Amino acid sequence: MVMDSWPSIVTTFGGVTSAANGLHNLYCGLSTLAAGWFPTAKASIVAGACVGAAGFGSMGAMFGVGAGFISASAGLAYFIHVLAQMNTENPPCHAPQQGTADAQAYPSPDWLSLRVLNWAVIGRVGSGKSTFINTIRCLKANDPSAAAVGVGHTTTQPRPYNLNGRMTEMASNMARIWDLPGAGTKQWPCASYIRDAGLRYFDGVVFVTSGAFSEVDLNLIQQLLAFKVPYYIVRNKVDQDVANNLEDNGVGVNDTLSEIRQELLHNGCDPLRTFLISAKHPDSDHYDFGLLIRTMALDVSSIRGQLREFQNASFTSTAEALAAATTRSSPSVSW
Ligand SMILES: Nc1nc2c(ncn2[C@@H]2O[C@H](COP(=O)(O)OP(=O)(O)O)[C@@H](O)[C@H]2O)c(=O)[nH]1
Ligand SMILES: [Mg+2]
Repeated sequence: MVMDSWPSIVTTFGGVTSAANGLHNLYCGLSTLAAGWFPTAKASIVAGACVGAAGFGSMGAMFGVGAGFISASAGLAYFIHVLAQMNTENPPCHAPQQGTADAQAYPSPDWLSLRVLNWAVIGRVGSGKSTFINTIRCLKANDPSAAAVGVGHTTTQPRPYNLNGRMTEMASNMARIWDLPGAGTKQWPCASYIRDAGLRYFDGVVFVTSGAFSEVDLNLIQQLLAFKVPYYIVRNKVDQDVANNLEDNGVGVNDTLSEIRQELLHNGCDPLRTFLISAKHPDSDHYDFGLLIRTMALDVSSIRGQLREFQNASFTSTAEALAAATTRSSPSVSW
């Protein structure tokens, strides 16, 4: 099933009747939509469904224009909507062109299909990569099809995950989210990691961290930037920092988040590419999970280039309105 228009996806979500347990249920059947995780999205999704034929006008409601934040489920619904519109005839525009010396130096890995949209999730063991992937797939760690979480589950080979349940269909089975082995092992040395992991062929690279950055991390990010591969610095587990800083120093959530942002900025991270999240609590309106997903969607639409709606003036103005309505503007880097 191809979802052609925003109203149709909004209506699909809005048709959901009872409230239960957040994004998890958005995926698992769409028969229940949760109050717990995403109250803003729930209200705006229902409002959007009522708008119906008003088309992209309903997107403002969806994103809670003026609220200064994008809820996780709104971000995810937008992500799915964009994916359903994508045409993957061409590889990402930043990927090396076939037959060139560049492509010889950086070959496309044989395990990667460019006929779908691929996001790499990288970072150190324990940073929360598997939890992040589960959350995008709306799964809890104890779900049978979830990525294994916790000690002793080190990824040694690239492993793809599809979206889950009904969402796969809604996104025309276009998304692959890859759990990649971290850089710096014997099998995956730092020096050739970008080449070995095929990172130049991905639609985006999500760099998950839960602590300070090393020189190696920053070097990797600089290379991605040089190769124009959209990257996302995802500082995970901020829920822990917030709780600890409150308990230890009596510092409130906003001040703790500002401190983390400052620290990342000080380490050379572009604030427009930096997202503070808790993969365990994507619904929190203090964190950037929804913004991250929405940015991934906007980037992919630009790098694969042929999204009909992105050539449409009303879409562009809505996208601009959205950017203006959120706390931060769209990334300054043009992919
Ligand atoms: N408090 C908190 N714990 C998290 C978060 N994300 C992951 N964890 C925990 O961190 C540990 C490692 O997570 P995992 O996803 O397996 O990390 P990976 O090795 O990078 O795949 C697990 O115990 C998770 O429950 C988060 O956002 N907040
Ligand atoms: Mg893992």
